[in-house]
Amino acid sequence: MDQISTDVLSHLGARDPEAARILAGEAERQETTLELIASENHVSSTVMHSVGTWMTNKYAEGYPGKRYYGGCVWHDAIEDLARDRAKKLFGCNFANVQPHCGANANIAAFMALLKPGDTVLSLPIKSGGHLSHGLKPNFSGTFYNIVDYDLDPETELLDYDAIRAIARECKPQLIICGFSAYSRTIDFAAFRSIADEVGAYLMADIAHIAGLVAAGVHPSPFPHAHVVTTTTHKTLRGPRGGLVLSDDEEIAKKIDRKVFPGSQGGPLMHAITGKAVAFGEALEPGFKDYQQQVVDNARALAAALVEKGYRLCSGGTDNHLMLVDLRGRDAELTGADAEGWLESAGMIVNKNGIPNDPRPPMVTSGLRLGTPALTTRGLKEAEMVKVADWLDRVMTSKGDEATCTAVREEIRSFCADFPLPH
Ligand code: DSN
Repeated sequence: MDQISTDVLSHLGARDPEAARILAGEAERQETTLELIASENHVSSTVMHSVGTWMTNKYAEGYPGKRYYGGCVWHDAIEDLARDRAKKLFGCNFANVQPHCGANANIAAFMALLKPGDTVLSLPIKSGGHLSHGLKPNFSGTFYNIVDYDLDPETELLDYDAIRAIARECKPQLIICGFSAYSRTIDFAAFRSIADEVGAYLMADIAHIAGLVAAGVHPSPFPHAHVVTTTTHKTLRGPRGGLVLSDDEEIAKKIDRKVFPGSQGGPLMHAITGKAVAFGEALEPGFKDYQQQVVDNARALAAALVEKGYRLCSGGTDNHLMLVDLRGRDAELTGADAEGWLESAGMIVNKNGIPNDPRPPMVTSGLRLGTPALTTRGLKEAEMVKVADWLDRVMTSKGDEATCTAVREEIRSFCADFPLPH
């Protein structure tokens, strides 16, 4: 653990031992387990500590130079820094760094581009989309008319001809691309050509692949998407938060209005500070190497799992994640069981529905695995083979207690050789 973290824990321990004990437990959990959740990462200690600062004390409703509160001179400076770095990172003209999370970024984008009742064409969550792209109980499914497109049932890939045909029929005002559980390259130009044909806006939610895009190891949604939304904490390796980007001046003005005052109040300036610092890290040359290694590791892990007889949806991966169809290995295996067994053995994963999954979302037939956090710790292709071995041992044993305990101890000692970033 870095010195600042040790000092923070001891400072907190002297004043609030109960909270300090919980934080120390979480620090130890992260240090000693393998994080395979595709949407998670370990921030640098620089990013982590930049979030816990004086910036948490201030209201700064409004935007730099136009605040509703006095005393915002340094808040203007940090928000400008975050916006400028975000624009440079993604090669666009506009950034709003205030959304508290990805779903809030999407709310602002919907409000800027649509009116209630308008038609949105998107991939449903059951096929790898996100809940804020149209799930019934979500704001998106409540206030808009959602039409689904789907993956090709044979290849489990996006079928652009089929999407075009649905778009021609339903004439959406907005088409959404960008997904939570799709392991293949997205053809943003193809989506834009469909959007243009039917007169729709195109929104790319690149939350999962933002780091890959920033590093140039996945094609950019620019110049194709009218609006790009993302989180900042997945492959991008920043603090938790959201971000909206655009190249269209008129849309940009609307986005600013729909983030504040449209859907949020005071921005979380401490988180915006962390975003500025994380974007600075992402602009460093080493970030490209990191993202390339994320993709190389995903390919290595996918290959090792296939070798052991697991079926991957779409047959593999082009990005940082893969979706394992557990039924390919054992018809009885469920995502929920596997998630629990693996956690007891020191591997943190999430159960995930696979396309056309017959099981309910709290059970599922799949696991979604990702390599961003493992890569941050310094694991490379050789270690991916080890990780696949551990995954397989636990799942083949069906969570046998002795096997899980043995693997847990191996992973604990392995993690000591790959410390979290300091
Ligand atoms: N919940 C996130 C994920 O795990 O993919 C998406 O926002």
